[in-house]
Amino acid sequence: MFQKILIANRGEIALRVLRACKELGIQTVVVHSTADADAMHVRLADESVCIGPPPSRDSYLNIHQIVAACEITGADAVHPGYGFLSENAKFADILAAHNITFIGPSGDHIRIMGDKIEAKRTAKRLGIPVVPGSDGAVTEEKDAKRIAAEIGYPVIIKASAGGGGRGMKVARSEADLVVALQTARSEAGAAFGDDAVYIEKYLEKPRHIEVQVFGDGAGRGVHFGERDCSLQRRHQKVWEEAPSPALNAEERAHIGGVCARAIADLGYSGAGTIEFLYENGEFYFIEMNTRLQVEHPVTEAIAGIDLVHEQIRVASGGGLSVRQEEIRFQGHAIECRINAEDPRTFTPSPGTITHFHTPGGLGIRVDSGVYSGYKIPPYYDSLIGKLIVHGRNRVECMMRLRRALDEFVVDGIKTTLPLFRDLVGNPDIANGEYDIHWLEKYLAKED
Ligand code: MV4
Repeated sequence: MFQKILIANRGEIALRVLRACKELGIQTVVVHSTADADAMHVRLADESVCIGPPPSRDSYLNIHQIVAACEITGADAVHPGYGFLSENAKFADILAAHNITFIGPSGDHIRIMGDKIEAKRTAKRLGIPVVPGSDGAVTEEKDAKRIAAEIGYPVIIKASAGGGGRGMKVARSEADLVVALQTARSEAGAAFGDDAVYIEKYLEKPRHIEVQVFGDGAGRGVHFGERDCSLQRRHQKVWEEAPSPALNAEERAHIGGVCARAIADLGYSGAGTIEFLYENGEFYFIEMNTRLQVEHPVTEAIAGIDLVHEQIRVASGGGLSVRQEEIRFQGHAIECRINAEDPRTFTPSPGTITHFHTPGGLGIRVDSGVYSGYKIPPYYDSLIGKLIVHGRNRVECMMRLRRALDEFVVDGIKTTLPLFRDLVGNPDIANGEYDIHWLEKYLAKED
């Protein structure tokens, strides 16, 4: 087991990882920018190292500073959290070269999944169902036209170096396609320095369902069920739940089994998320994330397993703590992302939190790095906390969520809490009847 872990992140996820380390008796080092000297993760860590000025590129993304912080403090492993360097293959490789363990998959697995064409090819080879489309990159207009005619319109053109919704163009006819191909390629070249694009059948009203997987790096793989993350705005998830209200036990076991086997065959190590679009009872792979995700707590709630413990165990060579048949799902969990933003316009609202009071009681978890008197710096993303509610079933979970939202007080700044108080009373949400476009349509109607 590791002696000392360096946490290369900030905010609620730095605290989340810190808690896991403390429970496992591992010493903690945090790194921080000058803007985060007063942050909770800095206060609670055994040691802290200031690695630079506020801009992320000069601090949380500065690989050399982070490696130096490991060397100075004698950390034997790094947990990258999510965002920042968590899916940076070069970072994973550099740490390996310094004999420091990256708590995550190999640089090669990160690289494969970061290239969306390569990821899709790999998924298909491993028996994961993918969206119908081009076999690889498309450069020629005639090839694009032929593929689109084969799969049928509408189609979507995606950047191979994109992901998370960046660099996509929908084409509803051959005339659209010619323009879409040109713009997609030139935008991808400008944004990512890689103009490779691919074509897929465009699914009109899918849900976003993702499967939590884990590999031990030695040929074993398990799944921890799925999360439904369809409620998004501009590709930012807002509300996530587990299990998906759209799936039955048979569908869950089937897609979970397919994913677990794929992860085992790939020799993948650590936590991963296999993302699907789900429409008319079919799953279509879109991307794989090679990190711990923001919404992991809903899975922890229903599976009763600490996924950060599991990451640390696997990375230290201890293997997975559970076999698939020991993983059981209980009840229902929902996560609301509390952002320091205007609940209508989503404009960031940094500043001082004058009063912070969190709900409590059975089935309530709040993951947050903020406190009364804390000043939210304007340099980073606006997530200030997550409310995760667990109940024996979805109805109980929703009743408990409504109560928890009533108790939650964040004064001094604007937050997205009022949005959740509206959503929890909405009949479509109550019925679990929503797709990836539901939230944006709802917000457009509200204006
Ligand atoms: C799609 C799609 C429809 N058809 N692919 C957006 C984020 C990126 N991960 C993939 N995305 C989409 N890919 C096909 N073939 C619709 C989206 C999409 C979306 C997906 C998940 C959650 C929210 C979304 C919002 C708009 C579009």
